[in-house]
Amino acid sequence: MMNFYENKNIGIVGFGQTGQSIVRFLENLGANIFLFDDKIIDNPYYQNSKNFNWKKLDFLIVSPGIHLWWDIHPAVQKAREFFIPIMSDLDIFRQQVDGKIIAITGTNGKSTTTALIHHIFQKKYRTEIGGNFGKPVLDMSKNADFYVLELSSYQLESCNLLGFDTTILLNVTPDHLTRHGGMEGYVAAKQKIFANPKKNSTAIVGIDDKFCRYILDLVHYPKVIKISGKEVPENGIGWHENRLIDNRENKFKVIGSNVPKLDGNHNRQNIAAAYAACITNGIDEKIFAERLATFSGLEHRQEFVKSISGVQYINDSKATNADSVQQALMRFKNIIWILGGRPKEDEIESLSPYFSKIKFAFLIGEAAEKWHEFLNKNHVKNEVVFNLKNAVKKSFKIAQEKDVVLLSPACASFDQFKSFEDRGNQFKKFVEELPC
Ligand code: UMA
Ligand code: ADP
Repeated sequence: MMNFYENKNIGIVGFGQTGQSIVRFLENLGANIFLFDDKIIDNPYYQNSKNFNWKKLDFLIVSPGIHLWWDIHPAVQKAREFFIPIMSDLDIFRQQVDGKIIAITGTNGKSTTTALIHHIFQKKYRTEIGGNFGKPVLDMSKNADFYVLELSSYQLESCNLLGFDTTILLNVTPDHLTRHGGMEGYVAAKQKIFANPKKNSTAIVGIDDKFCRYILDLVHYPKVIKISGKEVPENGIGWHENRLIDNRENKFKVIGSNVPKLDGNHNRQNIAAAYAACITNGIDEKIFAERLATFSGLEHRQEFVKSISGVQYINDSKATNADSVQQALMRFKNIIWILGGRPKEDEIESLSPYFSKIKFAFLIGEAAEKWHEFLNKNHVKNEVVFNLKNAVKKSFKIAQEKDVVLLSPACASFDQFKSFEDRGNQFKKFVEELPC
């Protein structure tokens, strides 16, 4: 393979997980690296952007957190001023590998679907998983048959080399609105995943929300498969009476039932997408069913932690937007709800139809005071407790048999925790410390 990057002057913006993997990769190829970050970084490639001669760069590679279109990062502005091409790690990755790519996006369910597809494909093919979930793409082995990639709207925004073998869009609901300047920008970033189809590309598109249906009309792929978690689409794949139905060519073929680990309508959407990816890539129904049954679900997504005196404790720390919380509120009854954290731009008004299922709410983090008023107005009994430990202890005190104590925060975690994983792990620890 040609070494395109040898002796090229390459700027890298952001030295997080992605930036570190890009540096490692380009170092091996003999590129001249210039590293930028808003924090001062202890690294020999680090540059002070103020005194930097931007003209000398051949390329600028940006990390996903770098804003390209709203509140534009100064390094991006400089690159544009000097006509320097801006790229992403995904672009470099695509130049390096020959294996097939299954790219997955959506507001919710990306990680679950990506992990499920990876779990199934591993049975038959050399399969790597990465992207927004797990490893950055450049850290994956380069000799796989299939790459299963979770792609965020941030990553799609900065990627130029689009056109994947199998492309999945699960759903689109409001999220990351500040980054994308509103819903229009967010939808545009998601829609971008369908750019430049190849001759044999397949598009797998959810039809359960209006934004996806809008995008579906714009997808012109050789093969398009509609999927749903709620109904059986005409000429697509969906669900009828708890059964997965393959209705391509309107044949209404029953494939199988849901599995307990992936309960809930939201997971039906994820399973339908995974099945569609399997049958278009040479994986038969038998392997699909066998591997679905052995997939244990992901931590922090409606994860059952423990039952104490008939009260279930559920860790849904990854539910950081209204739509993902809605899935949990739909699924459970008699809920003692722990919510709050750093609020995102989307609000929780859309959850009000489920408020009758909530026995009590405990509010934590930065959102607490604001949502306290909102819940009061909506006649949901609640208390501001500020931190998670208190919320768990107080939930335990009031919970009765058949209640569900649900951490489903509808907020980012960064006000009080390192990450959603840290928040979920602390929740589990506090639950384990409760007297049995
Ligand atoms: N930085 C700046 N200026 C900025 C923004 C960031 O200098 O304006 C610097 C930070 O100081 C830091 C580095 O950039 O040193 C961090 O880079 P980054 O924010 O791009 O994050 P990475 O560590 O590279 O992780 C990214 C994804 N993060 C984001 O998209 C924000 C990770 O997704 C992903 O797993 C990882 O790449 C590997 O591909 C996380 C995420 O929160 C899980 N994603 C969002 C989500 O899932 O909702 C999109
Ligand atoms: P993502 O990677 O897109 O954030 P995850 O699989 O990590 O998705 O799930 C995040 C949250 O969304 C969890 O609370 C989970 O229960 C919920 N969820 C999972 N799949 C879906 C779906 N298809 N639709 C709506 N919510 C979902």
